[in-house]
Amino acid sequence: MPGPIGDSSYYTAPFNGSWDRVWKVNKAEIEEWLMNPRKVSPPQSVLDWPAHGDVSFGQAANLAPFVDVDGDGQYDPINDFDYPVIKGDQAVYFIFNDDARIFSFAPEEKLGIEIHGMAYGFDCPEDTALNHALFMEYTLFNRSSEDYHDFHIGSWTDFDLGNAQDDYVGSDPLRNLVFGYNGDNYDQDGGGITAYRNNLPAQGIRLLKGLSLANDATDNMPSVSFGGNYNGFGMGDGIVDNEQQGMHCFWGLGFNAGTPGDPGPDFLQNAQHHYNLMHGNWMNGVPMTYGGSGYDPSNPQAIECRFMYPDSSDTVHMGTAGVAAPFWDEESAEILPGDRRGVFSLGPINLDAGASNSFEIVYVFAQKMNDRKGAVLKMKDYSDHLQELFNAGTTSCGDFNVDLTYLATGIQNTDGSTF
Ligand SMILES: [Ca+2]
Ligand SMILES: [Ca+2]
Ligand SMILES: [Ca+2]
Ligand SMILES: [Ca+2]
Repeated sequence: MPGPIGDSSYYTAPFNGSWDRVWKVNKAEIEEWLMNPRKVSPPQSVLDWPAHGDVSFGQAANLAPFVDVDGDGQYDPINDFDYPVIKGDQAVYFIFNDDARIFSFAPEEKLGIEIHGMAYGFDCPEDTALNHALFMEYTLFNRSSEDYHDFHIGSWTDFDLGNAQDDYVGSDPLRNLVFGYNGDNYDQDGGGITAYRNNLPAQGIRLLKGLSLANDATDNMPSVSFGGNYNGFGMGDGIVDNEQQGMHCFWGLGFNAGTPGDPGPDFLQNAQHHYNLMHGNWMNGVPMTYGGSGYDPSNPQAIECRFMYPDSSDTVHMGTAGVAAPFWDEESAEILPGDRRGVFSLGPINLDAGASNSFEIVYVFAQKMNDRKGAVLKMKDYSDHLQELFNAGTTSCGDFNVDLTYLATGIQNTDGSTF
């Protein structure tokens, strides 16, 4: 449900409705206002920014981040010229939680997690990869009184590239990248839509920043064992406790494919089903295995794996805990193209009561004429470029973190003093 966690008596339809929205903020609008704040009114998006919860409703005092120009702890754009902390040229903020909703399948399974999301992008025609990229930052808050261990979070993606009936999915574990692409070399119109036709698409989702590992006064080393985070960030770099996890697993499947562990059209009926998928198992708890459709419980020789359809990208066999495994994609497995869903997951981490953690992904897109696999390679290159920009914190069209302190520090009070 939308909104922050609070006292359940406030989880009413009108209350939830007031949070059933997003907050869209443009960097240029903030700049225009802060350059002349005595004459220009704050943009409505800045006035509306959900900086604070209502503590009398049991909500957290601080929600969406802001620059507190006068340092008084209160978001006041009109008098203090406080302004939202955003990224990129345009950011869209939203808040949702798993507490306000009673899950019909498992009412006891609420975790009390509040999630703050920021989608953002850059207006940058000179950089094709960046101009078409959508960045997503998610911050998780454990508002419950429970300490959680082996916590996973996953993202469900229904790729539907143009014509949704002829797609494939794949993964590149070392890049922290999962993707959809066309399963044949022509994306024909259908279902009332104009498809990509010869200009074949590849849609990727790359983890740019993983969940932070708990501090242990150790520069944790990468390892290809399950849970070893060979694809993590900051592993073995000489810096203590900057480590973040890489992607944990990728599960991809055709809708209604008929595999016994396949969620099918009535997918994911209880909390255990969700957890199984995010842990690297099928819905029924059978471990994902390497090759074929990834489901082979009758074969005792089957190699347990975490990432489906990595083709030959997993050069260190991280997805099979170091066990050498051959090329594997949907085509080599002789699976017909079709409608595809995918889940990538993060974790496991400990998420203690009151703690938070965050991760960041980018949706990256590329096309190539008459060459569906070429589109995948191009998309992978784009994703490398975006990771480099993200790591550097800057692009040819501005920084990731919008820093307007040079404007705000020049703001004067009516008595002539500056904040
Ligand atoms: Ca303030
Ligand atoms: Ca397609
Ligand atoms: Ca480190
Ligand atoms: Ca560490």
